[in-house]
Amino acid sequence: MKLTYFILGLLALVISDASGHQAEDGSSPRNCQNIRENGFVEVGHYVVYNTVNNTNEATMIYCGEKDGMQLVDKEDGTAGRSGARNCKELQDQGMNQDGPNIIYPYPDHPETPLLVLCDQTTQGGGWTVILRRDDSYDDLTDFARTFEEYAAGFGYINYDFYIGNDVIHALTNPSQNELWVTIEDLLGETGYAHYQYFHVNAREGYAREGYYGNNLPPYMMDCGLYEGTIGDGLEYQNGMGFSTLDQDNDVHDDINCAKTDGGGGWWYRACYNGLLTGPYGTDYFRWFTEDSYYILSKAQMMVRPSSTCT
Ligand SMILES: [Ca+2]
Repeated sequence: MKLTYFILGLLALVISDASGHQAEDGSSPRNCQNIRENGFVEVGHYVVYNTVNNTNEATMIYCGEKDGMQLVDKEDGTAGRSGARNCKELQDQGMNQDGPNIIYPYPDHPETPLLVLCDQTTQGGGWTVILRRDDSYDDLTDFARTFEEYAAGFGYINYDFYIGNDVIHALTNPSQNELWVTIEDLLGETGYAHYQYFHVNAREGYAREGYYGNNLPPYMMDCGLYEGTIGDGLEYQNGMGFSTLDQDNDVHDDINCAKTDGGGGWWYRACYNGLLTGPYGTDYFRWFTEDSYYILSKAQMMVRPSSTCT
């Protein structure tokens, strides 16, 4: 099984803003030497690929002084890193093609890099992909996982993955964000759901003034202002905390929906309409509304800061 966890704990002293850039001849860097040959010399984290001219096998490496890189201090003391918190900020810095890149999503740890997948073409781009499922891959990721695994993220950036609830919270808080969901069902039908508002709460609940009280469920999800072609498959789960095999935060008194319905972590109520983390090849992997019912082969969720309300 491909099981490359996102490198959440990887800290760098200083980080470059040159990640994800290719050489002028289009070749993809495979190591720090290639990065240097491509003209980037700063110490920091970079995206590299397993094979030349193949952007399907991206990973993140650290190139330090022993690799011939240089420490370059910026005037503001941030030592060179792009500081992009999401794919929208990378786009603003010039990234205009879909693909992997490095962001710094954690407000409390702005030096911590994360390898993510960016969509810079759909609806103007600027999207950070938070979930991807695709049953056409050879070596599929198991989405029946623990609460801690869903918190940290799992899977392989080039294939199917879940970016992690701590990251989703960091990406969607505090600025207003939108969510773009795409699906493909077993018959090949495709469509999208667009939510102009999407937010995932922190692991530890906090009160929004005068509304919820102090005990919000972990990673509570809010979404709204739907438009799309496949119906609002998230509405029923709106306002729910995140449940997994080993942590029941749904509102079903008798069962843990995550445990009974395939093992995927999700914002279950009692239990769900849309479920994008269910096992491949089962009707637990589905998008369902009053007017539509899709059993899925592919799904993707991605977020970006809202341009309409900041
Ligand atoms: Ca329950």
